[in-house]
Order: sequence, then C-alpha cells, then structure tokens
Amino acid sequence: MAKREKLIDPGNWASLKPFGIGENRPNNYAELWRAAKENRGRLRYAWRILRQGTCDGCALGTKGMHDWTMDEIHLCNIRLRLLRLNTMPALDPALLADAAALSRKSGAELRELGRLPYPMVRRRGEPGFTRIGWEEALDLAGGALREAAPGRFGFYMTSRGEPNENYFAAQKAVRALGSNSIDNAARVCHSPSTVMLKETLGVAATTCSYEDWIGTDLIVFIGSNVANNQPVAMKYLYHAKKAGTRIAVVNPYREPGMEKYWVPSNVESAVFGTRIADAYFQIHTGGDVAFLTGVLKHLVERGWADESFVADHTTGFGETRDLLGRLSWEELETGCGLDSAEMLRLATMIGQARGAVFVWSMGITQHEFGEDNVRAIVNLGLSKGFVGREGCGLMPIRGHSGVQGGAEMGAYATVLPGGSPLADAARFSELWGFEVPTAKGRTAPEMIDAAHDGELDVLVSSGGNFLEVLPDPAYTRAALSRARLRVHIDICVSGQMLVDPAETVLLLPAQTRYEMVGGVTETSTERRVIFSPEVEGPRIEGAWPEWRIFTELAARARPEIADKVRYEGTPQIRAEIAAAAPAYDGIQNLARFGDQFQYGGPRLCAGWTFPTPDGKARFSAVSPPPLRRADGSYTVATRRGKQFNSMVHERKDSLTGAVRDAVLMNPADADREGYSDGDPVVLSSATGEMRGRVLRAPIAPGNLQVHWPEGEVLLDRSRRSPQAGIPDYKSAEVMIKHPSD
Ligand SMILES: Nc1nc2c(c(=O)[nH]1)N[C@H]1C(S)=C(S)[C@@H](COP(=O)(O)OP(=O)(O)OC[C@H]3O[C@@H](n4cnc5c(=O)[nH]c(N)nc54)[C@H](O)[C@@H]3O)O[C@H]1N2
Ligand SMILES: Nc1nc2c(c(=O)[nH]1)N[C@H]1C(S)=C(S)[C@@H](COP(=O)(O)OP(=O)(O)OC[C@H]3O[C@@H](n4cnc5c(=O)[nH]c(N)nc54)[C@H](O)[C@@H]3O)O[C@H]1N2
Ligand code: SF4
Ligand SMILES: [Mo]
Repeated sequence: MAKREKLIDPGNWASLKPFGIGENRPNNYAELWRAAKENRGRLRYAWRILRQGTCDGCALGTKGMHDWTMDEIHLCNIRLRLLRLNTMPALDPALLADAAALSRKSGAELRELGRLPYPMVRRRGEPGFTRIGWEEALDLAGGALREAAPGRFGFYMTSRGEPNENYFAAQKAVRALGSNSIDNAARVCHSPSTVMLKETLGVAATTCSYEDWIGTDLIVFIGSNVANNQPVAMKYLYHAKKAGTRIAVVNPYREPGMEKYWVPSNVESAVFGTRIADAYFQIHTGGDVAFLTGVLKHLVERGWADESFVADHTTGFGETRDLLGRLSWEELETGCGLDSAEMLRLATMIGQARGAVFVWSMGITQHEFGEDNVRAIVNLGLSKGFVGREGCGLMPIRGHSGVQGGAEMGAYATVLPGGSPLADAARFSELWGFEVPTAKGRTAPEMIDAAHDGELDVLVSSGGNFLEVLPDPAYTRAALSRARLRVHIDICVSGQMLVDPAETVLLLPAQTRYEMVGGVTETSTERRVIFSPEVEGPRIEGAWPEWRIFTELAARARPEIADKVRYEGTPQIRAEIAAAAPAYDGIQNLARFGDQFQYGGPRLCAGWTFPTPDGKARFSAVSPPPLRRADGSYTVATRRGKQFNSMVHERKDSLTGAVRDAVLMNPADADREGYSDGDPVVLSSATGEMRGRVLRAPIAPGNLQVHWPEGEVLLDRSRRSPQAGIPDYKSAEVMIKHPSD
C-alpha cells in the first residue's frame, strides 16, 4: 500500500482563506496560555507530567508527548484542560462542612475547590462532612461490606485516568468478597463492541493499529467524531490524506470538524486547513443497520465481495445473503432516510478499496440495538476481508484512557481478567486461593436499579458521577439516597457525593496515576500497554493509591483472606496480571518511561485465523430495527461539546458553535416549526423536560442533538441493549414546543 505523502497538497485544503478566518475552530494557542495560567505555581510539575506521563485524556495513548504512529509532537487541548486535575492543591476540608451550600455549585466549581485531602464522613442528619482517619474509615466500610450479602453491594469505577493496576486489584478484591458486581465506564461506552467482536471475530478489541489509517485506501467513520474527541487523530488523518487515503463519514450531523480541520502543528494544515471527509452520509439517528445493510446488499449483488475470503474464512454468509435478498430497498431507505443511490456511493468506495478501516464510536454503541449496529459493521468488513492485514481493520475507537484496560483487567460484571468468561472462575479460584463466584454481577445501571429498589446496602463508586452519566437523574438521585453506605473514592468533589446519606457517606481521597509509586500502565485503543512512571512533584498527603483502598476494603471485610488480596506495590500487581491474562504477558517487564508492547501485535486475526471455536469469522443476519418515532416527534441524541464527559469545560463548543443548551435542528424543521436561531424551546419526553435554544445546524431532518449531561433528563432508563446492557443515550423520542405553549 502506498504510504508516500505529497509534500503539499492543495487538493485537500479546506479553505483558501488563510487560518480559516471566520470559521468555527478551536484556538490552540489560547489553550496553551490558558493551561499555563491554570497551572501556575505548579508549572514545572505540569510540564513533567506532559513530558513523562502517558496522557490521561482519551485512549489514543502517548509516551509523554509522543506516540508510535508519527514522528511529531502529540498534544491536544483536552490533555491541557485535564492537567489541572493533576496539579491542583488540596482543598480546605472545612469547605465540606456544608453540603447544601456545595450542592448549589456547578460541577466545575466543585472541582476547582481542589483535591480531596483526607477521608471524610457524613452521617444521616449531619449538614456536611467531617474528617476521619483512614483506619476508622476502612473499618467502617469493611464492616458494612462484611455484613452485606454478596448480592447487596456494588462497585463502579470510572475510566477517567484509571490505570490497569487499579482495575485489576479492585476486581480481585470484589471477587474475594464473593461477588462479580464490579463494573466500569466501559459498560456505558463500548460494551456492545466488545461483546459483538468477541462473538463474530473471537477478539474483543480493535483489530488494527493507527498506522493502518495512513495510506490505506479508505477510512469509514461511523458515529464517531474524532475531531472533538480524539483530536490528535486529526493529525493522523492529515497524513493519511496526504498519502492518498479517502474518508467517508456516516453520521446524522455534518460534524464541522470531520469536514474540515486545521491541524495546528502542521504548517500547511494550520494555514489552509485540511478537507477531511470525501463523502458524508447523513443518515437518521439509529439508521445505521438499514444504511450499512443497504451498502452490503449493493456489494453482494454487484459481485464486489471477496468471495474466496468469505468462503474460506467465514460462516453465516448464506443466511445473511438470504436476508439481504428479502429486505427491500424501500425498507432500507425508510430505515435510514437516504436512498439506494447513496448506499451505492459508499458501496462503490468500499468495493474499489484494496483496504479499509472502519472506525466507530458512541453513535453506534449507545442504542437499544447497539449490538446489531456493530454486527452490521462487522458484516461489511468481512464481505471484503478487511481484517487482519495491512491497511484494514475494525476499530471501536475508545474514549477514556483507562477504558480499554478496564474490562480486560476484569473490572466488569460479565467477564474475568483477560476477557475470560465467568464460567472460567475455577481457574481464578486456583490462582488466587479463594472461591471466585460464577454468577453474573450487576452492571452499572443495574446497581442503580438495585439501590432504587432498596436492594443495595453498599455502593462503592470510584470517580464518575452517576447523576450526570446515567439517564434519568431524578431516578438516580433517589437510588443514591437509598444505599445505606456510599463510598466515593475520588480525587475531587462531584455532585453525587452531596446526595443526602441514607445512613453514611464516605469520601476516600485517591492518588492520580502520576502520583503512584512504582508507576502504572494503561492500554490504548490499538492494544498498546504503555508504562507511565511516577512523576516527581507535590503530593496530597492523605491520598492513597486506589489499588490499596480496594484491597484494604476486602481485607477488612474478610480478614481470613487478607494476605491473598493485599499487594506490596504496582510491580507485584503487574506480575499477577501477566499470570491472569495471558495476552498481557510482558506487562511484568514494564518499568521505565517508554516501555510498552502491543498485545496481539499490530493486527489481530493476522493470517485470517480467527480465535473462534471453528477458526472462522461469523456473519450475522441483522434486520433494521423498527422505526419508533411517532408523528410530530423528533429523535434526540446526546452529544459531547467542550467537555470531558461529565466535566464541562466551556459554555461554547468552538467546533460546532453550539452553546451548552443548544438544540441542534435541521433548518427545514426549524422553518416549519417557526424557530429562528436562539429561540427558546422545551423538549419533552416520557422521562422529563429540557429547556434549550434552537441552533440551526446541518443535521438530518427529524433529528435533534443536545449536549449531555444536560440531556440526561430526557432519556428513558429502561431502554438498554439486550446483551451488553448499554443505556440508549442516542435516541430519545421528544416533542418540541415553545416555552409559552
Ligand atoms: N473532548 C472530549 N473528548 C472525549 C470525550 C469528551 O467528553 N470530550 N469523551 C471520551 C469518551 S469516554 C468517549 S466514549 C469518546 C466518545 O466519542 P464520540 O463517540 O465521537 O462522541 P459523541 O459526541 O458521543 O458522539 C458520537 C457521534 O455520533 C453521532 N451520532 C449520534 N447518533 C448517531 C447514530 O444513530 N448513528 C451514527 N452513525 N452516528 C450518530 C453524533 O453526531 C456524533 O458525531 O470520546 C472520548 N474523548
Ligand atoms: N447522555 C449521555 N450520557 C453518557 C454518555 C453519552 O454519550 N450521553 N457517554 C457515556 C460514556 S461513553 C462514558 S465513558 C461515561 C463516563 O462516565 P464516568 O467515567 O463515570 O464519568 P466521568 O465524567 O468521566 O467522571 C468524571 C469524574 O470522575 C472523577 N475523577 C476524575 N479524575 C479521576 C481520577 O483520576 N480518579 C478517580 N478515582 N476519579 C476521578 C471526578 O469526580 C470527575 O467528576 O458517561 C456515559 N454517559
Ligand atoms: S488526543 Fe487523546 S491521547 Fe492524545 S493528547 Fe489528546 S487526549 Fe491525550
Ligand atoms: Mo466513553
């Protein structure tokens, strides 16, 4: 595959206006200034974190400010915005004495108070938190865990910043307590991708490397907005385009950053911008199965599929082809809102490509039919044998830096370390010397259900903020207020901590990944296990590494197995990860800055042997889901703006121009309803109402988008996907009205 890049390439310029004057685009130099100002007093520490640490933002993965894909600086404004979480000093514990006053603050104001310095407790009837010692706090929580039956506690972990070592120690501690009820943010993120890739290919991770993007014939982005969410990926795309790669985007909204982008550190792109998408397919929200199946139908009917690959290395193609024959064009067109000619346009791009990478993200997974969406993508990839070779791959691009490792370490209610099924518990019982349960644990949303129904005595939440990351905040708030003991392990204050205690709320201060003695590892989207050393700098006196908090909780609850769950440090945890998860063999040798390995090599399924029972990949016959929208209603998806998940950073998203309460609406819909830009509107669903302001935007008609967490009030918590149990964050049915109506 040709990887030679053109020196300059005006064909890919976004604009002849230098620096994209007048366009919505982030100002990266202002971001640098801002970071310097925010971290003043701790600038040297901030700089060491950037230079020596593995980025704690998204899951592209770095060593310091470099990576393994290109020979350039790797840094973006997400990382700069997150720096302060690592450098800020401790807060004054007296500030936590008045929970009601704190509840009136925004999430950003709470974070800005500073780092949690000591364990704090608040009992029912008390106005706020008071300091307690670690011993007392651990005994209190350990005692409650000892008394609770294994079905009556749940552990959740964010993926924000979390290293593999914390996940591994935590899941082992929970299993030592006799339960599999430990889950992490991967559940609400890419869980349908992992479960379906395992079922269809026998692997549960991205099959290729980022370098497969550069110079391949085609990259297809489906429900993924890397311009906002993995910004350095835009640099990879700049290089890919210069090497001749074409890019197609399947998305209801014409993401401005996916159309054209100004890569700040590449002179040509910084001045003239880069045209990213060569073709844009604006389907209906939830229209992916219909659209991609239509594309597949064209590919198969025109004889563009790779028949020998399909015959020799896959099963299930017969049923899929039969189904394609039965599905009418009309049905597929109505399902996605685009006509068969558009399906043919993408089919032609795929048909002509010698290699292609399919990249997908939350627009695919966060649906009631997330698994079917992933199946439809895998079908397309398999039809051309676009897996296991150079320039080809299936890539569920990951969000949080910790999220790829979270489930692979077993911090997951449905699998053990290394993705082993719960049925393999006996192997782990032998390894660890205590009985590992086989019953499925509660997933994150199920923990909240259990708490709501009075069936949870202890809820331990490491980071995250259920009030802002799950549908239906009123329900979540009620649930939180019913768990007898809540333990929040965190680095700063968040809204969920302030919900009144049923009996007791404990706050336990954690260290960041850069503070942890012995260093830590994270796993990136491309399965690279990267060492991140301890970075010299100021420390929060009372904060503990999380692995130690989890293991101490288990040790206090079950003193008889205390020595089986305790560790001396992160090197010992890594040694045990290598023993528990064979793919991670090698992690025990990572000890210095720059140490890393890519498990499975650059490409999984290389040589077309699939680790499935019969060695073949599987097609799945998937039908488009029924369209459920009632007359006059709209489908609303929640999206990201200038934020890092529940942590909102800015009122206005500089890529889209949307302010926090913007309701992105198709101009024809806005005209028909009589709305101009900025007009106040109320969106109402069966769950709740949200006030917003219309922003006319290039989005497929009948579809709306709002930011989350604000949009969480509209979402139906009972809509979850069948296998992975991911909440449907991307298609709520709403009516729209003027506030005075
Ligand atoms: N700056 C920043 N970076 C982040 C994060 C952040 O919050 N802020 N979060 C991190 C995390 S945890 C994650 S998981 C990733 C998320 O990264 P993304 O998945 O890219 O983020 P989202 O904004 O949720 O939306 C994805 C895209 O799906 C589209 N979409 C919505 N519904 C549909 C649909 O039905 N079909 C299709 N084809 N497309 C649809 C939306 O228009 C949007 O462009 O980003 C990570 N990186
Ligand atoms: N409506 C809607 N909801 C969604 C989504 C969506 O697209 N739409 N996306 C979902 C997705 S993809 C994801 S991944 C989840 C994210 O869900 P989570 O991972 O649960 O949430 P975050 O917002 O990333 O968590 C941020 C909080 O974690 C804490 N924190 C920050 N850094 C650290 C640290 O280093 N250690 C510890 N222990 N705590 C820390 C802080 O309290 C901070 O407020 O949200 C999901 N929720
Ligand atoms: S693109 Fe992701 S990994 Fe790279 S610097 Fe930005 S947040 Fe970090
Ligand atoms: Mo995510």
